[in-house]
Amino acid sequence: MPGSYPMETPNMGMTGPPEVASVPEVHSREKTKEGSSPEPGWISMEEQPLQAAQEGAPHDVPGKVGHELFGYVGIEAVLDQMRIKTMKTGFEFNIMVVGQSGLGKSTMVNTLFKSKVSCKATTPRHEERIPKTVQLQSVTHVIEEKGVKMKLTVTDTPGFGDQINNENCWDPIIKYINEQYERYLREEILISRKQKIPDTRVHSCVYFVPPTGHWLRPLDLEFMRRLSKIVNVVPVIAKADTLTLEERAEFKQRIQRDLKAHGISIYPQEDFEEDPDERILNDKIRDKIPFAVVGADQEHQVNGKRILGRKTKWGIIEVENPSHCEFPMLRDLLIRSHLQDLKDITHNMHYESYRVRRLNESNRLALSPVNGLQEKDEVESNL
Ligand SMILES: Nc1nc2c(ncn2[C@@H]2O[C@H](COP(=O)(O)OP(=O)(O)OP(=O)(O)O)[C@@H](O)[C@H]2O)c(=O)[nH]1
Ligand SMILES: [Mg+2]
Repeated sequence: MPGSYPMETPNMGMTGPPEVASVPEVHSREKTKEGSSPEPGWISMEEQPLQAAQEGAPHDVPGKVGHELFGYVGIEAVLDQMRIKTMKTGFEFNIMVVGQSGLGKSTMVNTLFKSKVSCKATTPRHEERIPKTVQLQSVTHVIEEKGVKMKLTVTDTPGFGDQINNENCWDPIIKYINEQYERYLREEILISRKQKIPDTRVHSCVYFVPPTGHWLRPLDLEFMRRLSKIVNVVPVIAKADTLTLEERAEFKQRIQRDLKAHGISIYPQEDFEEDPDERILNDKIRDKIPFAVVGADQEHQVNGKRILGRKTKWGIIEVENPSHCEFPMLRDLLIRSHLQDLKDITHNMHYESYRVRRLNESNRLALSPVNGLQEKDEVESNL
């Protein structure tokens, strides 16, 4: 189960952003699985005969009789082992930002890195205008916390919608996502493969919806429909400072209804398996998505503190202040509470579908009687 949701954590205060939670917290899904009912075929300790316990089995663990049979076995030590392993190897996490031109994607990439995620890794640069993004570009920062290393890569994409004809504007994005699956697959099928395959697969795609306050445009619906089939899509309402609080709430509900009506399954996907605790937590998140975000890459002095925000005539919109916008919720979902879940779904669902499709394609070609052996060789070398 993903870790506790930020709305309920005390560290979401107004004055400062939450600390980036330690990475082991994001592995709490495994922790829950450890504590859940055993799989069929497993021997449940609770089912052991009472007699053995009465014959003086060690009493070092309080609890049910069944536990006393073996005393303390120490299975939970696996958690420490997993933690140490993760600390040694580190891990990769990749985010992509997508949306119409000028919605603040590049600004958001900077906001993410300049906010508490990686404050050590950036030096504030003032009054710098962000140029229009003309090609896909990735920024990587290695973030270390309590000995755990995360290589965070954010891929910025050129905005679309400038052309009169926006047909197939999703092609370069979809191509990039599939290319990363392909790279992983090629490494995975090698006879002598690397112990740790470099992971450039997109774990989460943040889709920027223009703050029209009306409904989702056909272009946004079609783009998200295509993306949601191959990647975890997290929609956000861009430039939320341009909407009133009522407009934000209404627009959010309309987007949720539109997505449902068009059968677009965004993250966290309802149709994927969730245990009861997960479902309760994810239902709360589904209620909040799309997050209404504001981006900024300039710092300002507020009450003696340096705050990341947008200076307006009426005051400063603090991007890390949850009462000003929902950027902190987005960051917490991606980098803290659901990081492992996003990686798991990418590997087990999206990549798996790609892998099955690609291998089936290759087999079909190789087995076709017309093609013969030569084609089989070609297919293998093409993979
Ligand atoms: N009001 C408001 N303006 C924003 C926000 N985020 C970014 N901007 C401004 O919007 C303009 C465009 O921002 P960019 O970050 O370059 O937008 P983009 O989506 O990367 O644009 P392309 O690269 O053309 O796709 C800049 O002037 C930003 O300062 C926001 O949350 N609210
Ligand atoms: Mg840009």
